[in-house]
Amino acid sequence: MPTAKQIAASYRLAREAYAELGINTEAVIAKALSIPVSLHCWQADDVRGLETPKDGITGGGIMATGGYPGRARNGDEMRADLDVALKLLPGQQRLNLHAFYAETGTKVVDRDEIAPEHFTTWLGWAKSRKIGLDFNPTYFAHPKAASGFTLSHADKSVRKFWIDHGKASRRIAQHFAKKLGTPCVINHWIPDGAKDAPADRWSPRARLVESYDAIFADDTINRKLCVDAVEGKLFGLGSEEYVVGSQEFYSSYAQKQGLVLCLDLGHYHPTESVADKVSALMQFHPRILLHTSRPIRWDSDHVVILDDPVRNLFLEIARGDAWDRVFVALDFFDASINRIAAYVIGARATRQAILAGLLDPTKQIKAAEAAGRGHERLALMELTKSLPWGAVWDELCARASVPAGADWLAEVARHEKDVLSKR
Ligand code: RNT
Ligand code: ZN
Repeated sequence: MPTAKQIAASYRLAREAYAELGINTEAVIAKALSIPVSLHCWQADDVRGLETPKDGITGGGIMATGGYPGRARNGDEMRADLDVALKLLPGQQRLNLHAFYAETGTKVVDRDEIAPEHFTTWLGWAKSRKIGLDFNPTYFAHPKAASGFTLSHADKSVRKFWIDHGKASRRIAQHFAKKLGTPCVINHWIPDGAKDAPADRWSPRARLVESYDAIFADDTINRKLCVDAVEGKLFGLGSEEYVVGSQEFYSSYAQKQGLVLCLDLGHYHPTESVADKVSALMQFHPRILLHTSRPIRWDSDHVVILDDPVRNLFLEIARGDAWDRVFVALDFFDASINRIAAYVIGARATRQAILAGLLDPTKQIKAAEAAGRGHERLALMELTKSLPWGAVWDELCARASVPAGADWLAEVARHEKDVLSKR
């Protein structure tokens, strides 16, 4: 584990190595720390939510597998765990809440009736930690989602319920934004789809347009405060063949309504490159929301690691200098390992990818390309892989007063022994 002295010495050498390539690591560290990363609350409790009575996850196409001890069982435990994770993460964080983390005490409040007052504790917590809140309507894990259809359901009364939930969620998002003085990104994702080939692929999509039109027609919502995003998907558990809200659907719908398009790294064919999509979509979409995640086989939500898809995605944002047009959020859940470690690994990997993107000698590489020296372009791209970015990362951690290297594991072990093992 590196000492403060070793970190400083390694960083001095790294700074020189990058300076030779025209990269100012001081400016890069400051920039990498300033980009907000929205921490998803749902890793803490395996996407169960806090509603009473508990229905468990019915429908929704997402499922956390594993039985590692220590799952947070209520809001207080979630916040205690998030506090530990936050202490170990460098840079600016936000918290991304789902609607079914409403705290309604002994009162049963259905999703179409949730209101800002049910999030008072979350709001107070966010305020005292000086972090912004983001939000998500929860269009799953509910008896009215059990058929696999919500906003695109054939039954008008079911659609109305979910439309009302979407509207209620936007009011909550606007409230958060006003109270915290920072816009709230609210991401709409629905599980709607079918396991096998439907005869009618058209009507659910037509109904989905109508439902969203009704949700977004609310003119009491200030779009600058409540920043709506929509997220498509290729398939889910139980919606293997048909997903109503596909990529094409949402890309077009976001355009029509001026919404933010959300790209989740787990939601595409394995050979598709999300990094490549960015410069195409952003010719037309002013802003995008990125969900970092890791697809494996049929699961779209493994813990984020510093793999090529994540690195390439942020490299593209860096090369296009599009930082002020993207929102960064995490989206994964794994119940088979220590959940706080999962947060730390995924959030740190995401910020490492941001840092690596910012450390790219883009100018030289582009110059080689423009001059037709393809061999030089390739050589420089290869060089970036062995440059001492890890030393810059350790320095970034030191400046943010969080443990460098894997030193954070000790804090996770302490929390596991003192708190999680007693749950
Ligand atoms: C599901 C979507 C969605 C969810 C969260 C819980 O495939 O990625 O973002 O993971 O809303
Ligand atoms: Zn997602």
